[in-house]
Amino acid sequence: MLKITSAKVVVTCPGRNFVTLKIETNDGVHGLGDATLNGRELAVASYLTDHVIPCLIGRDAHTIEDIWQFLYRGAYWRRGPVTMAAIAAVDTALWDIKAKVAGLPLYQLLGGASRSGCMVYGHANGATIDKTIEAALVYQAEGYRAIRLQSGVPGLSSTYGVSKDRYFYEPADAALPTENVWSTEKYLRSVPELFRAAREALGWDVHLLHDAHHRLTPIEAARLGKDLEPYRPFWLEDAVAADNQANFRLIRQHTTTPLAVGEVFNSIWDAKQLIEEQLIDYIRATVVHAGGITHLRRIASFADLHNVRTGCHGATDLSPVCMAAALHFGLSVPNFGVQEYMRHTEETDAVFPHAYSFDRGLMHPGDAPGLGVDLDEALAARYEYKPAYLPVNRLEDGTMWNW
Ligand code: EZ4
Ligand code: CO
Repeated sequence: MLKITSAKVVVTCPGRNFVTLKIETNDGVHGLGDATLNGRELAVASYLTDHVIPCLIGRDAHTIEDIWQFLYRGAYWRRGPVTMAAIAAVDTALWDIKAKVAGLPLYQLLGGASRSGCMVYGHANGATIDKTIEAALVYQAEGYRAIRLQSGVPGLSSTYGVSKDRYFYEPADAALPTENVWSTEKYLRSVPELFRAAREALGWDVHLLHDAHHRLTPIEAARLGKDLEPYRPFWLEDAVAADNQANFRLIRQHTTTPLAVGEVFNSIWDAKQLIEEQLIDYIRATVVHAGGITHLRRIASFADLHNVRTGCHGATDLSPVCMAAALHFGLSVPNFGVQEYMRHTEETDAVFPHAYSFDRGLMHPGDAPGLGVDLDEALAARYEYKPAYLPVNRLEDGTMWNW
């Protein structure tokens, strides 16, 4: 038996906070799992340290499915972002161990490669349309085949999703939440302009994406979808919050713009109606926030039955451990769509040396056994946890707004 002998949680802040689970076995093989939940990091760290790790010691590291079911069913309190991030970390670390023991890169255990690489999309941001197009042209020159466009909105002083730095973007920007002022009217006028300018400058051979960050009502989202149709966007993301999955019925009735949602989903139940009724085209659930590789494969299989493809969340709060897991997953599943890719800072990359690489718009997880990511614990220890929260949105009259 490959026994789990110890496990620990490493919290580090090489530019931003990351929570990583490291599981060790009696063979000396260890595995890593990302457990980062942006703005709520220490809740997952405690869930793991205080409630999960004691249950893992002595178990057979090979029994991945059984341990997943044990943690999910056994907790009695099912689902939720904290629980599911903790389960995801255990699951990812166990897949890392199994693949290392097999001497194979993880994707080989998931059925092997279904494609030569995973198409990724980069983030082009700017305070103005011109600045955003300028950034997008840089991505296009670097070989990106898909680019997300987010631009400042005239009349609004700051906009979530628009970075102040060209390459690195971190929305969790203060120890207590900052506040953005939001106006749907102003926003709805500006996005079609951005896309018109983008098609003019970038042409039609590049996929263009946009994220509405849950700031619209269903009928506003329907309007935006229609207005963007002439520019053939690859997707409109998080048009509305999906707490009520039926929201998407209304959007769907009005537009052929492809829809993506799910970066905040933590289980298949968050997406059941969306997928079953074919209300979306891409499911954004990701390894760390949706129960690990084991559960994300279940979501992808269900989605595949309903013509929904994957489009995993991949912002900088998803650590290189999650990024690697997402690439092994994306390389193997039949219904891969696209993978989000926001570059990590040099400090983060140094703490998590990794085998994955980018080439002409595609990413590959590499062929190192396991996930192909390690954790430099000595370096990690030099970066202390720093509280950082995501901002909130208010309408111009002060009303709290959702996203
Ligand atoms: O808001 O990662 O598509 N990507 C995004 C991100 C998310 C953050 C939340 O932690 O919407 O910017
Ligand atoms: Co998003």
